[in-house]
Amino acid sequence: MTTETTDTALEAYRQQCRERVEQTLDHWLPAPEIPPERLHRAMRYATLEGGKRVRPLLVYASGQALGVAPERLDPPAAAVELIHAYSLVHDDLPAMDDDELRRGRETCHVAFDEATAILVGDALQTLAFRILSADREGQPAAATRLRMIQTLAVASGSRGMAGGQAMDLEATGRELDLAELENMHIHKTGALIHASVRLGCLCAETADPARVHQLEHYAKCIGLAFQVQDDILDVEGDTETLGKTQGKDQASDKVTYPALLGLEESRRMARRLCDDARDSLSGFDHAADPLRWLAGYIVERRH
Ligand code: GRG
Repeated sequence: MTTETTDTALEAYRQQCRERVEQTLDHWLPAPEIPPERLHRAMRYATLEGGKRVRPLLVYASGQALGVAPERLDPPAAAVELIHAYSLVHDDLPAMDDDELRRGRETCHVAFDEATAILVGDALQTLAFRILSADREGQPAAATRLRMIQTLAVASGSRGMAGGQAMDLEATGRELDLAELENMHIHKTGALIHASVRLGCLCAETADPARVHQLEHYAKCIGLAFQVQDDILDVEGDTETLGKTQGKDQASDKVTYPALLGLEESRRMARRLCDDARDSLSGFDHAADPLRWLAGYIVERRH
């Protein structure tokens, strides 16, 4: 398969997944004219426009690798994106990263106000669990949905993403070694990426545990690769392409992979993690191709 074909196929797959998750989000997010209108408008503003939808894509691609139908993957894909959107809204608040640009436009608290942005995060988070708990035809059994709720709750809570954010705040202005930096990112960014793959696997219900184990390893590698590339882009990207403020890490005195390892070694690390992720899929057939493409996309992306 040529690179061009691979890129075209990935683009078509990404587009399909994007449409599926955006339709699901649009369905579940309350309409802007339903009171309280301002909160509902802000929830839709923070969720529906822009975003690469990497986490939903991982849910769909992991599920597909195990033969799960896309309809079954819509609820977890939407749920994980809602948790991600909430985390970005709260991360941009003045009390945290204090940023004014996200996904190429004003952050939620700038477009609306701080109190609304806090409520947006709260409401997006609870909506994620409401979607996972919904009893709909064709969806996994109640016991599986309970495991999915638990998976997402652990990944986004104090032992996962929120804990990683706390570690990040504590680390600002302090020296971190490579192991500490990795531990922070495994929680802050990796946990939700890992959960996306797990949710896809859970939808398979009767999946072979050995296969799930291989996908777990894949998730671990790309979770870290995603963060290494994010740090690289903060150094060599530009604000317009990134859709968020470039150089923010350096300006706020954050420890990053390029700061600890240098740019070249950081690029090598991202590439190694991508290769390792792809190697863990060696026992899978073409159904796992989107996961293979995604590993490459994560370390080659420019935004
Ligand atoms: C506030 C509880 C709480 C957690 C915040 C994820 C996070 C934790 C903060 C975001 C800060 C940040 C820039 C982290 C680096 C990696 C990352 C999550 C980037 C943003 O994700 P993308 O690139 O964003 O997938 P899009 O906009 O494409 O969805």
